[in-house]
Amino acid sequence: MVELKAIELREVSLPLVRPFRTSFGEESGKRAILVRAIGDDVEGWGECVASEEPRYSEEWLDGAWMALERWMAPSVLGGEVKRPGDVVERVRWIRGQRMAKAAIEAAVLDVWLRKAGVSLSDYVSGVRDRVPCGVSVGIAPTAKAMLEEIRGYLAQGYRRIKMKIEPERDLAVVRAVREALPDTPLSVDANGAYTPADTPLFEALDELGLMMIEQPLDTEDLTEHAALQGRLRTPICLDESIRSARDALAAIGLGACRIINIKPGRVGGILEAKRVHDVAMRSRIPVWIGGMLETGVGRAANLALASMPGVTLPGDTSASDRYFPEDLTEPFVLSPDGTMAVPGGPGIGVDPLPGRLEACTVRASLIKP
Ligand code: NPQ
Ligand code: MG
Repeated sequence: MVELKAIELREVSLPLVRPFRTSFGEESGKRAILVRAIGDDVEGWGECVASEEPRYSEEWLDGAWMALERWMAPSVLGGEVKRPGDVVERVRWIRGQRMAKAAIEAAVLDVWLRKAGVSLSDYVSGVRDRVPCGVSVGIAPTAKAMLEEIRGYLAQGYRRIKMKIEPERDLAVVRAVREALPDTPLSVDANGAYTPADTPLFEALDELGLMMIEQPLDTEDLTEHAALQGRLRTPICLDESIRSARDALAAIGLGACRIINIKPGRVGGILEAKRVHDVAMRSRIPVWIGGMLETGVGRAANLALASMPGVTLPGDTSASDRYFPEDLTEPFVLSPDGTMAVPGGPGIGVDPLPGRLEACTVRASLIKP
């Protein structure tokens, strides 16, 4: 059981090593909400992946802050938390807001695990202490620039390259990279920028031996993804379309995807992320853990999830230096063999460095019962 004395919200702002461009926009810095659950003698951390503007999904940072401050933290503080699953139960009355829910669940779960002396990896039945890592490469002005960036990541050891694509910056770039790197595990991510009318484009991409095509069509287009998958040999991987274990079951049943990208923020928590994993594993659908440019707090949880047995593909769990000149925690470092260590300590196994946390904080709010 966990007695919570208070919940603190902190908005942090960190510079990125380079702007990150996707089909929905460009980010030049990273803002995030950290949730700190303050127990009797331990505290736990969770990170909210909602970004400044509702481009990736309908959630956005200021909305998540308000939902956490006004409703979620008071609901969680307003009664006993006997089990980690109680957190999501206490905020179930609030519709949607999955990224905010995931962050508060993560913080309370971290307290609970630290008190129990159990690592998050063990809690989710992880089976590995190192995980293979891939990297997501933002859209660049030219194929040459993209190729140069990719060669840099391959030299560091990354085991899979995911290229972001958008209409007009797709086939020619991917073809150029595939010709230069015939044996590299390559995938593409469209973040839903295309429609079924673009099927010929995907048929052309189908010839390039990609590991997968991630979220080609809109979030809501499950049946359209199924129709497209029927025409392609390359597996479709769904990201934005999978918001719960039920969505995963529906998508698999429809044949809308052959791979699933799991992000705890997108599905409303670590527990739900585990359920998506379990559903996929039972259907023999490979999964991997995505990324939302998390600081070390969110990254630690993602690495723990990546240790689960059904996670059979390298994810977007890249090293700290892929995104940040300086992380909030001790940096996560890629080994030359392209793997990273799964934190083994209690809970998420890392803490924000106090000085870094203070330096990056732009606002804070303490919520008491
Ligand atoms: C994806 N991530 O798989 C996402 C998209 C994404 C690593 O490709 C701020 C917050 C910036 C969330 C940029 C990767 C983001 C973001 C990209 C999510 O689709
Ligand atoms: Mg994606």
